[in-house]
Amino acid sequence: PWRPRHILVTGGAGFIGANFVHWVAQHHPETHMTVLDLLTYAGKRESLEGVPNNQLTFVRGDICDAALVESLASPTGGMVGRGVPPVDAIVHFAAESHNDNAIADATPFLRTNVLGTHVLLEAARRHDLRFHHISTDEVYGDLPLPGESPDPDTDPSRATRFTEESPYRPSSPYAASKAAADHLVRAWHRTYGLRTTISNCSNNYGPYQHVEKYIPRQITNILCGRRPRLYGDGRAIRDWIHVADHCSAVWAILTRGAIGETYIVGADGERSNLEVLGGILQVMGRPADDFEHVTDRPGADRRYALAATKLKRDLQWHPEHTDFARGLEETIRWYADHESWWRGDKEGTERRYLRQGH
Ligand code: NAD
Ligand code: TDX
Repeated sequence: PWRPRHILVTGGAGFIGANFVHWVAQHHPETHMTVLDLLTYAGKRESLEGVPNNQLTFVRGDICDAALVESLASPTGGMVGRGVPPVDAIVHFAAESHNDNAIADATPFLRTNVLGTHVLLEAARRHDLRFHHISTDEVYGDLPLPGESPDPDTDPSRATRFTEESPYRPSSPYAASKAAADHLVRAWHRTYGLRTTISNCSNNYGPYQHVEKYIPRQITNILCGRRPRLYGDGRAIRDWIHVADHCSAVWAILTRGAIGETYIVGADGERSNLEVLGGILQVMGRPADDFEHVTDRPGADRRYALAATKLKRDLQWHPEHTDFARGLEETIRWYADHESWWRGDKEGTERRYLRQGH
C-alpha cells in the first residue's frame, strides 16, 4: 500500500494536529513531517515536545502566505535534500475552530478556513500532492433531539444520523466556513483532478485541547476552584470520539481511501452535555449540581450523530478508545498533570467568555 514519505501537516501545533503528529511518530517513524502552524492563541510548539527531531521540521507561518506554502510544497523547498524526501502529501488541520469566537467575529474564520484552504489546494495542484482535508460534522447542520419537534426548516424525513450523503446545511459562521472549504476541495478534485479526500469528524476529546472547548473548560474550571458552565438546558447532544481514534482514521483515509471521496468519522459516542458534565463532576469528587447555567449560543445546534459505516466497511477502520468513562478519566488526569500547559490560557479565555455572556 502507498505510504507518504513526507507530509506537510498544517495546524500541527493545535489539538488534533499535535495528536496526529505524535500518532504518526509512534506508528510510522519512517514518515517525515513538516508542521506549518501560525501559533495563534490556539497553537503551542510545546504540544510537539517528544516528537523525534529527525522526523519533524517545524515552521511557524501562515497557510494564507502563498510564497511560504510554495516554498514548503515544492520538490526543492523546505528541508528537502538534507536527507529528507520531497513532500508528497498535505494533511490539512489548520483552522479557526471555535464556534463562540466565530459568532463574535467571523473574519479570521473566512481568512484561514476558506482562503487558506485555497492557497494549499493551489500548491497541491502545482506539485501534484495527495491532499487530505480535515472537516467536521457541523457542515451537515443539526438533528432534532429525540422527542423534540424539528425546527421548521428541517426536513423531518431526514435520516437519524449523518452520512456522507447528508445535505450541507451549516447553521453557524464556523460551520459555514468549513462547508465552504469542503466545497473548494471537492471542486479541485472534479475540475483539476487533484487527489483529494475529506473526513468529516464528530466532537473530539483528549490531551492538548484548548481550555476554551467544552470538556477542558469544565475540568480546568474545577481545578481552578470555579464552577463549570453549562449552556442552555444542557440537553444538546454531541457524538464524542477520542482524538487518537480520529488520528488513526485520518491515516487510514490518507493511505487507503478512494480518491475524491468523503468519509464520516465517528465512534457511536452520543451523549448530552449534561451527561458529560455529570461524569466530570463525579470523577473530580464534586456534587452533581455544582455548576452554573449560562446563556446558550444563538442558533445553537441541538444534536450531532454520525454513521461511520463507509469508513468501517471500506477501509476496515475501527475505533479503539470506545470506553468513554475511561477516556474522560484519563483526560481529567492529563489536565491535572499538565497545569503548566494550560494555565497561561485560562484567565484570558474566561475573560473572553464573560464578555460573551457565557
Ligand atoms: P485548534 O484550534 O486546536 O488548532 C488549530 C491550529 O491551527 C492551531 O495550532 C493554530 O495555531 C493553527 N492555525 C490557525 N490559523 C492558522 C493559519 N492561518 N496558518 C497556519 N496555522 C494556523 O483546532 P482543532 O480542534 O485541533 O481542529 C483541527 C481541525 O479539525 C480543524 O480543521 C477543525 O475544523 C477540525 N475538527 C475539529 C473537531 C474538534 O472536535 N475539535 C472535530 C471535527 C473537525
Ligand atoms: O462552556 C461551555 N459550556 C457548554 O455547555 C462550552 C464551551 C460549550 N458548551 C456546549 C456547547 C456545545 O453544545 O458544549 C457543546 C460542545 O461545545 P464545544 O466544545 O465548543 O464544541 P462544538 O461547538 O460542538 O464544536 C466542536 O466540535 C466540532 C469543535 O469545537 C469544532 O471545531 C468541531 O468542528
